Amino acid sequence: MIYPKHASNSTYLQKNLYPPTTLYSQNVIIFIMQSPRIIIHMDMDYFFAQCEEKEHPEIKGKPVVICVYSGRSKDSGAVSTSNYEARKFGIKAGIPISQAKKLKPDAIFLPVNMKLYKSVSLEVMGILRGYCDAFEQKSIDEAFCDITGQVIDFDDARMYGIMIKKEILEKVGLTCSIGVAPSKLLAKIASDFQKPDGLTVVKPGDVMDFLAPLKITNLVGVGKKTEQRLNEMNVRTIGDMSGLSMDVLIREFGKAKGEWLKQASQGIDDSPLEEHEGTGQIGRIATLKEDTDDLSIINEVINSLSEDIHRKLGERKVGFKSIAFIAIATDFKTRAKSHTLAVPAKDLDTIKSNAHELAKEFLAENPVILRRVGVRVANLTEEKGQMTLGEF
Ligand code: DGT
Ligand code: CA
Ligand code: CA
Repeated sequence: MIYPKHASNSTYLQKNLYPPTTLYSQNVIIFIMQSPRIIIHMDMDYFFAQCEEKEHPEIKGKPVVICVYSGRSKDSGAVSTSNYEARKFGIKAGIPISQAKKLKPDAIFLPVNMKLYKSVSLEVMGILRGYCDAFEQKSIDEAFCDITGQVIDFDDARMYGIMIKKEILEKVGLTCSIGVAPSKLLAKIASDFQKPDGLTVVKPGDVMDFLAPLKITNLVGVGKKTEQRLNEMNVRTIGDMSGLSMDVLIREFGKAKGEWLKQASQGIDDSPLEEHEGTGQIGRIATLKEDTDDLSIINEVINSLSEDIHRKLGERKVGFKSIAFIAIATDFKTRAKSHTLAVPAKDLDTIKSNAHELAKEFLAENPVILRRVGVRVANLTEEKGQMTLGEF
């Protein structure tokens, strides 16, 4: 694996070009080759239910059903998700709670606890973000990650995927499934290919072998109506569809969709990652070994988070003007206390000392027991030509 990270690939991605591998030697840039992008898609396994299992270890191994109660009557409402034990009994997202209770009356039925899932999501996404050149969160439990600049090839990318899964398991205690492929379209299908706790790598040369036997509904964008029409045309698998000509597909579905279907059936997808947030801030969150309000334990975790942030600032060549201490208490409420510096900084000591001070002030003002803590720097500034506190 290549450390530290190289320059961002976002300009290439915006232009839908593959980022070339480059060598910098004084003022000369040598383009070596056009390499395929390497994209990861990560999807947490049975996310809400797994968060509950982690929270209440005694329910692990039993069927667990997460419910959205409508409040109209005792059991009215729908199942939001369920763990794999409950799925064996036919209990899945979307079915009425009353039906789930008939299928497995002694399953564990729990109401949605969104605060918990959001705080876990924050922690998982923070870890994943640290591994990639570009990052796009798609939902509370899934994200794309461009790792082209981080690895040498797809074999290396597999090791990288294992590392990410390991860190999420060790730090958050949850499993996820990861797909590695040359595009978002394929990475998403790959992450779903071996669930739960899966890791599927689709190398550029294996794309058609991987796609051909899959049902057309595996392509995000092929909904019920499109599926029905394609079935009428005797098309069931992606391989079947790739055998149709572009003309036939355009005649049936119109120009834009027809062209997309043809390309998707061949695994062609140049869509770039879209970073929604996070460019203006860098944050890290970790779970404490035990719930505590002991500053010395909290400060130790702050130190390791500060080191991660410091490394990231160096890679991105930016400084920061504001810093926050993030506290997630045993009630799962996320609170933050922040401070703005007089002069931008980038050095480790400033991060640590400010975060320690903020944590101390926070605990003096909030008598709560913490279970996760974080550090976040924001108001990022370009380093160029700027004196920082650390350089004085
Ligand atoms: P998986 O990925 O198949 O192992 O299982 P999940 O539960 O992670 O399913 P996923 O990735 O589709 O959804 C992530 C979370 O979003 C899930 O734990 C619950 C929630 N969710 C999914 N579908 C629905 C839905 O139709 N309604 C509501 N309220 N929540 C949903
Ligand atoms: Ca999921
Ligand atoms: Ca998902």
